[in-house]
Amino acid sequence: MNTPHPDLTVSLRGEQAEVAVITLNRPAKRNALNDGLILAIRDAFQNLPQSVRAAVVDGTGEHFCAGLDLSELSERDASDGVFHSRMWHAALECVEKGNVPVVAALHGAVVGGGLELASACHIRVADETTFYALPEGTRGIFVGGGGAVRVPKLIGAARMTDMMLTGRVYNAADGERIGLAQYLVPTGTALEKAVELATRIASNARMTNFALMHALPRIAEQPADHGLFTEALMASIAQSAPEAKERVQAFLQGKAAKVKKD
Ligand code: 1HE
Repeated sequence: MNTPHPDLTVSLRGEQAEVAVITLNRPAKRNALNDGLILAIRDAFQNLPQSVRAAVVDGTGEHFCAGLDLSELSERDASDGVFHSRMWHAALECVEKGNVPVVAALHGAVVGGGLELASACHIRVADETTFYALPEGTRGIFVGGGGAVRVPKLIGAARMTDMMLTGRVYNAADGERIGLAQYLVPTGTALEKAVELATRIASNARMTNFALMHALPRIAEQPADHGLFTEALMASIAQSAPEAKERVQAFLQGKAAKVKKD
């Protein structure tokens, strides 16, 4: 399956085409995100085939993504800048709050807008070549693709402030330690691991995945009393689905996997 944009490919994997792999395909420019590519990401997530239950985002070449295409920046005045940032917000909202959980497969540079894209995904798998930075600070600009909201949720405002004030670069191991990625894997294996995770995620009950994508982040932002109330409603909706009842019955009848130590 292909999107109309030459720098983005969408391929379907799995027995039921349940995993979509969305690949940034602009290696000569280190997968820098120009307006066309950001809009293509939005379109790809808005138009995933019905069969898709989980997605992976990765990048061709030596780097995941070099962030905003800086060659487009010089053309913009202040009001253009606001609309441009809002366009990124809308596109990355389609990644974070779309229909399916998204796993980012990271390698090489995950910088600037590349880190903002990765932060909009639900799980990040990084190989040992991965490095993270927010060079906006040293380029005289600010994050504009949702990084100010999403990155502090992963690593805290203090670490993000340090990255932007000092140009600090985190390597793969330190990135995993501070929470930029949930998985650290050997060089060259991030995509394979991400597809493995996405395949597992795709087999979950749809309502569970929905709750994790749409209820959990909202609950985290609610006062505790509201959060507990929302949790109760979400839990009851999830457990009332026939699929949930079948899965619980399967366990009780010894037909479903036990929880095992890794
Ligand atoms: C680019 C971009 C780009 C590379 N926009 N063209 N992001 C940055 O500040 C990161 C800028 N990029 C880099 O620091 C490096 O390119 C990398 C560490 C990512 C990769 O290094 P390397 O040695 O593999 O590649 P390179 O030789 O630096 O770049 C290869 C080509 O890609 C070169 O073009 P060429 O025509 O001379 O071959 C580069 O100019 C081009 N290139 N990165 C445009 N980012 C919503 S707001 C978000 C705000 C931001 O993201 S700001 C941070 C931008």
